[in-house]
Amino acid sequence: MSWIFFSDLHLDSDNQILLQAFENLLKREMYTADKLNGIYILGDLCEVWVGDDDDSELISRIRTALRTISVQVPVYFLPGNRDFLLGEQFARSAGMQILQDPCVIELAETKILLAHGDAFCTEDYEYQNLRKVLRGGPFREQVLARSLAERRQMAASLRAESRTRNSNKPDNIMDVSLPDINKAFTEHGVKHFVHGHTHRPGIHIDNIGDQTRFRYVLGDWGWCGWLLRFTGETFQMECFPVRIVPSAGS
Ligand SMILES: [Mn+2]
Repeated sequence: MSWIFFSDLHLDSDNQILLQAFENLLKREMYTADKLNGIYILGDLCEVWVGDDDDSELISRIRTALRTISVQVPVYFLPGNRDFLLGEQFARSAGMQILQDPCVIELAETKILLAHGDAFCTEDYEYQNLRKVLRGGPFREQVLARSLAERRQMAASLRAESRTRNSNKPDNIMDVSLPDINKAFTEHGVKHFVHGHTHRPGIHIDNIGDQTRFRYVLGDWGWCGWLLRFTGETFQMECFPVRIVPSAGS
């Protein structure tokens, strides 16, 4: 029995290596599918999402990879700040179920809070204001009403801007606010919390009174990929190579 969680792959048509690493992960996990009970993707699977009607090779390969494993293992997707426009149409075609951000799930009698993480970066006021606008109904409708070509053009300029600002680097992403994290643990009555977004992978253990709280921060994929595995008893963070550095002489 096991469940895996990962996020922040930032898949992009310009990065075949990451796409292959994602496909390989799902293939590898499929061989252990008799033990795997669920896959949770906690946002920013893609660097940008232009709409469910995107017919690019990237999206088609992502869909095929997800649909193939979803026949054996349930796949859940919680949207990130990069791919919050991913909707029911794509989710259905990829065999995924969309989750609300945040949400509480229960696995092996363990309640776990799941979130992308960006909603907890509350000290970044500018970002939170932008988030409100982007996640609001009108923005979504207005963007999706544009032609696919126009949305691709918008995505290309967003990507270029993101590169110049190095916006995927942890230095450029504010960390979560701990008081808000603690509030969420209390409000949702959980001892386990999994999120990504900050690109600061790690496990944070905190004792509040007689309660121990565990926060698992998923890493972004670059030189290595990250995932969290829950066996029903323990949570393990796994880091695996994505880009193999060739050894001298080979
Ligand atoms: Mn993010």
